Amino acid sequence: MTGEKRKQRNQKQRHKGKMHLVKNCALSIFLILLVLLPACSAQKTGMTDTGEEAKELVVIGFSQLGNESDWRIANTESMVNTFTEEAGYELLMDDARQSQEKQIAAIRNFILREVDYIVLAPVVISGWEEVLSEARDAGVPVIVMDRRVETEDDSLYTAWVGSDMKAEGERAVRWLEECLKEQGRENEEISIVHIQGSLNSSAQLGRTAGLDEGLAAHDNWKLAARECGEFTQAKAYEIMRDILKVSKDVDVVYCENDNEAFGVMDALEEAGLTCGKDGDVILISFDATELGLTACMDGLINLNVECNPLHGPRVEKIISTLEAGGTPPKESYVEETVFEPEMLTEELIQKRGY
Ligand code: GYE
Repeated sequence: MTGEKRKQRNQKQRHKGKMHLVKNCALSIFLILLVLLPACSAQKTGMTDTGEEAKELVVIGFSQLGNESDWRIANTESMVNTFTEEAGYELLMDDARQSQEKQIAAIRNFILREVDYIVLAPVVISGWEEVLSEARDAGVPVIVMDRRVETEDDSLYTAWVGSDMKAEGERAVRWLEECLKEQGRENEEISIVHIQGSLNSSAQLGRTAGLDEGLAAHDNWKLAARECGEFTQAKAYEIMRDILKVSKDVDVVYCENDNEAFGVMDALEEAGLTCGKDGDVILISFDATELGLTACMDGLINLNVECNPLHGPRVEKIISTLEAGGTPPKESYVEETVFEPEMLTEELIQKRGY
């Protein structure tokens, strides 16, 4: 919402409040009100005791989907470090612990509290129409960050910023094709274990779609198992441990994030298998967090596809454009790359900030 619109909303509220009192109180109270009015309105328009003009904080309601991974923690930190009071913001954050229901409740609560903007990192892609309509009807702009929402009417949100998850999956597949060619295994049967992220999230859908294209294009790529690791180390470990109990015939593990890759590494080690550059199993991961890249630099992860979580400043740019009365781009994709062990140094990893 622009500064102007916010001012209008504040004025409307002041007006509503005044009318209520006038209707319900006697004339004497009305007179008292008249005396007090200048003081009240000075406060609401942001005057300090000394009469200086205090800048009103822009209130942001942030519905974060959870706390499942290192990526998510970096994402939350980026928001908290960006939307500070010093920068002119008040950040109200809600952790939905992987529940869409909780996210919907948080959004409704933000609407009731009359925040200026809502930032939504959605856990799943579908089922947002109703609550986003409520936000739109209340005049609160919604900025979607990271994963996507799918709505028939794209005026239900103001802007989206995040990664192209399908392109990430495609990068992984292209790399795997090359890697197998270099190893002279392009015609061998390749047994692939796929650990998916949280189902029906755009991160999972995109990365899975990338792999599906690879499977469709190569008859010799066989999907040995596909299970949901919920983007967590613990779940991925359990899945991989159970798969290896049945068969150790695994050539590639495609994990949809770094934390899943750590769980897989633990299970492989327990089963007496090695992974990475000189290992028994090719390990592919997504995110390129500090720990993920360190494992890659150490040769344990063959490929780490970048997914940048530092969206705080990007969301801030959208909000300051709106505050200045401008129109931000409806969609902004973050530019990303891939990492192999040879490309990495300690220094490069430290510089990346997550
Ligand atoms: O890859 C994963 C996380 O939505 C891109 O969510 C994000 C994913 C990220 O928890 O680690």
